[in-house]
Amino acid sequence: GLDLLTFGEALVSLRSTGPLTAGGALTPHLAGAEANVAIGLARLGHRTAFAGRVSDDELGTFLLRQLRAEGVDVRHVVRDAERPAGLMFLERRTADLTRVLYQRAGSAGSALGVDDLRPALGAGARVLHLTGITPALSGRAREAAAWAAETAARAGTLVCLDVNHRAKLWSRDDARAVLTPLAGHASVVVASSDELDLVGAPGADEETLVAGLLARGVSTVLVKLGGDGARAYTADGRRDAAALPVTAVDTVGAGDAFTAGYLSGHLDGLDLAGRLRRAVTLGAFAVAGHGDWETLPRRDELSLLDSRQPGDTL
Ligand code: KDG
Repeated sequence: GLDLLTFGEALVSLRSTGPLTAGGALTPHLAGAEANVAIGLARLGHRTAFAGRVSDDELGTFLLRQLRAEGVDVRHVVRDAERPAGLMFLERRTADLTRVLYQRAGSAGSALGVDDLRPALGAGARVLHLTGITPALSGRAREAAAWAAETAARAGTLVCLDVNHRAKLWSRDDARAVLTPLAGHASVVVASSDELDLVGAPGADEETLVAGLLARGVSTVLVKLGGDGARAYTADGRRDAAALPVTAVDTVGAGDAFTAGYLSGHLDGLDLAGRLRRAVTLGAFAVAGHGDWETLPRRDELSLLDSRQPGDTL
């Protein structure tokens, strides 16, 4: 069986070298939070599948080829002949400022439905990963996400929900109305500190929100703090993890890497401290290089960042 199944929209991300209005050159990359998580786990040797709808054209073939090349099982991906690939432009506006522009309304990925996920879920997996991006894409995708989370939880699969709020896709109030019930099916909820009240009462403090989630059956709440590391809450209390000291050149994909590291630790049977350590390690690899997932470690590279100095040559 599979270790991990994830589903969502794989995007073509077009990264620019400069302002889009001035014709900065674009390079295509596979992106999408769930694809990033799948690659993070596959690189560490876990049997990982990605499900979703992908356009039946060159761009869709590009996305599948990238996933396959990284060892991700794509047998349950449905090709959609009617709809285009979703695009994300990542505009390098200045050295310190990257802007996101989407062209994904009506995309193949956003048309994901329950029937697309049935075979993948039926095959079973130890972990189901989903993000709050998918339910923001369309009514169909929202229904599919809720169905998958509920079905997997009922089958005893560990469900991990990463809130991943995308303000360009929906409002905080709309997100909260959908994600709060969805979190009730999750064992693990991942959020940055400003996202936590999208799975609970608006404006409530962290302790209250965490207590609410634990009371609803969530066993672990992970709060991502970027360069400050992360906090984990369980029935046993709170545990903090520091970030690894690295030079951050590109934070896109760091949260997905963090989640992949945590789930890899879970699959390996590590204790909470070990899972957090792997989470911050993958986060560090993601921010220390360009691209959403390109610099993520293979298993034999997990300790690569541990004792190095800036500028080291190995
Ligand atoms: O986490 C990185 C993602 O933001 C990126 O790959 C694109 O999933 C994406 C989204 O919808 O913004």
